[in-house]
Amino acid sequence: MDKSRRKFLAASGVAVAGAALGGRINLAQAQTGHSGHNMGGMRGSHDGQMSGGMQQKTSRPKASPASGYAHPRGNDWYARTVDPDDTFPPGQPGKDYTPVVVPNGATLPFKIVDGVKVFHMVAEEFVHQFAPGFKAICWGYNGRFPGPVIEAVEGDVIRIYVTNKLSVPTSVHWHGLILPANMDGVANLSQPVIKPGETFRYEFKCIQHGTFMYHSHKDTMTQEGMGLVGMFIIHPRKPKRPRPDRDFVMLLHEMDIKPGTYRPDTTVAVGFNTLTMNGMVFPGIEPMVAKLNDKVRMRIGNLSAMDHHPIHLHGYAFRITETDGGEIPEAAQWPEVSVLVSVGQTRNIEFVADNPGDWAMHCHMTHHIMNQMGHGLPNMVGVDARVVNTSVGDLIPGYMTMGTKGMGEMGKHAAMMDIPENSIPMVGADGPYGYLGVGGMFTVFKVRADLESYDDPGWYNPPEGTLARTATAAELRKDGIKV
Ligand SMILES: [Cu+2]
Repeated sequence: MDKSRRKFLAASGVAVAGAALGGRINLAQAQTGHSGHNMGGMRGSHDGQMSGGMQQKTSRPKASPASGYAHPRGNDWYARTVDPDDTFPPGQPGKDYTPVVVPNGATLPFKIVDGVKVFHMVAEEFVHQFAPGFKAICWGYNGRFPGPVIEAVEGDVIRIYVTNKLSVPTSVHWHGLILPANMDGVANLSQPVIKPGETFRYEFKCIQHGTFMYHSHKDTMTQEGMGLVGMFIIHPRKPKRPRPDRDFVMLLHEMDIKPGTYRPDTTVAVGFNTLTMNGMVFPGIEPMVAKLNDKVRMRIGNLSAMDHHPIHLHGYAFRITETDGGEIPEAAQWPEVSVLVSVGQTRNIEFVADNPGDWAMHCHMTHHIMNQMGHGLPNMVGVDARVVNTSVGDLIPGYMTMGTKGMGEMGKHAAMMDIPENSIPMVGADGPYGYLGVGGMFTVFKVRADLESYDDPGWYNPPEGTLARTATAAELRKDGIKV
C-alpha cells in the first residue's frame, strides 16, 4: 500500500469513529453538505483533517447540473476518479473507454442529446434460446435475457427511458449505483409502478465507476426470475491503471424449466435446472478468447434467485480487484482460483493471460454444471443394470437403466433416447478428446499466442510433450508402478 493510501484509510477510520460519536452534529452538517465534503476531502490529507484545516480548502458541493441533487461524499470508498460535481462530455467508446466484451450478449446503444446519454429499454416477453434445442418464454429487455449491458463513463449524465410492454406493472432498480433516492427504482417505495404500456424516465449522473447491475424491483421473485436482469458498467473517467485488453462481462442466473415445458417456474426455490451465464447454458455459451499476455478483467454478477456461485477458472491464479461497493486497495486484493459471487453481488477478477490453452471456467457446484438435471432420483450408482434391465424389460419393452456409472455420459444416451421435446437433459458437447459431459454454468477461456481476431479459434493444439496420455508399459516398469 502506498503512503497516501495508508493515510487515507487511517483518516477514514477517524472520520467514521467521529461520525458515530457525534451523529447529531454530523447529520446537521450533512444536510448543508459540509460534513460529507470534509470526509471526501481527506484523501491523503491526514494532517489537515486533524487540525481542521480542510474546511478552508474545500467548498460546498455544487448540485448536479442534471438533477439538482447534491452528490453524497461521506463514504469515500466507492470508486471515483474525478469530483462528482465536475462536468464532462459524454464518454466515447474507444476514446474514453475500451468497450466491454459480452459473450452471447450486447451493449445497449445510446444517443447523445444536449450532452446527455439517452438509452431506451423495453421490458417485454419473448422466446429465448438457452442452447440449441432448448427455448423458453422469458421476460427481459429489448428482446434479450439478460438485458443489454448498459455501459457509461464516470461523470456521464444518463437518461434511461423504460417502456413496459409486459402485461404486468414493473420498475427498474439500478443496483449498486449511488443516485437520488427516487431514481432507485423500487416500485411503490421510490416511485409508482410503470404500468403496462407506460414509459418511465430515469435520469442521474454516474458519480462512481465499477461493475453494477439492474433488475426489476416489482414482484422480484417472478420478474427477476423470468429474466428482467442486466449488467451496468461504469468506466473510470481517469483510469489509474492501464485499461484491460479484454474486459468480459458475465451475469449469472438460474431458472427452473421442466423438460417438455416452455415457461420458467418462478415458484421454485431449490433445485434449479437451468443455470446460465449471460442467459445461456453450455454448450450454448460462447468461449471467452484472449491473446497470450492480454490483460484480462472479468466482471461477474449474480442475479440468481437463490444460489451463490463459486466460479472457478482453471490454469490461473487471479486477484479479486473490485466489488460493486468499489475498488479493493491493491494490498488487500485477494488471490484466488475461484471467486464466490453471491446473489446480488458483482466481483471483478483480473490477471494476465500468460498461460495458453483451453481452460475450463465454471461454477464449482457440481449440480450447476448440469442441464435440467432431475432431482429425487433413485441412487443408481453401482447398481448392476443388467439384472434390472432384464427384469423390468420384461414389463416395459425398451427399458434402460440410467445412471449406474454416474451421469457423465447421460447426454450421449439422451441423443438416442426418447426425451421430452424442448429439453437438453444433461447434454454436453463434443470436445477435442471426446464427449464433454457438462452443461449449465460452464464455459471455456481460450488463450492463444497467435490470433488474428478474437473469434473462436477452435480447440487448442498442445505443444509436443504437454498432453496427458496413456502410460506405456515401459514407463510403468521404469517408475515401479504396479497396476
Ligand atoms: Cu453455481
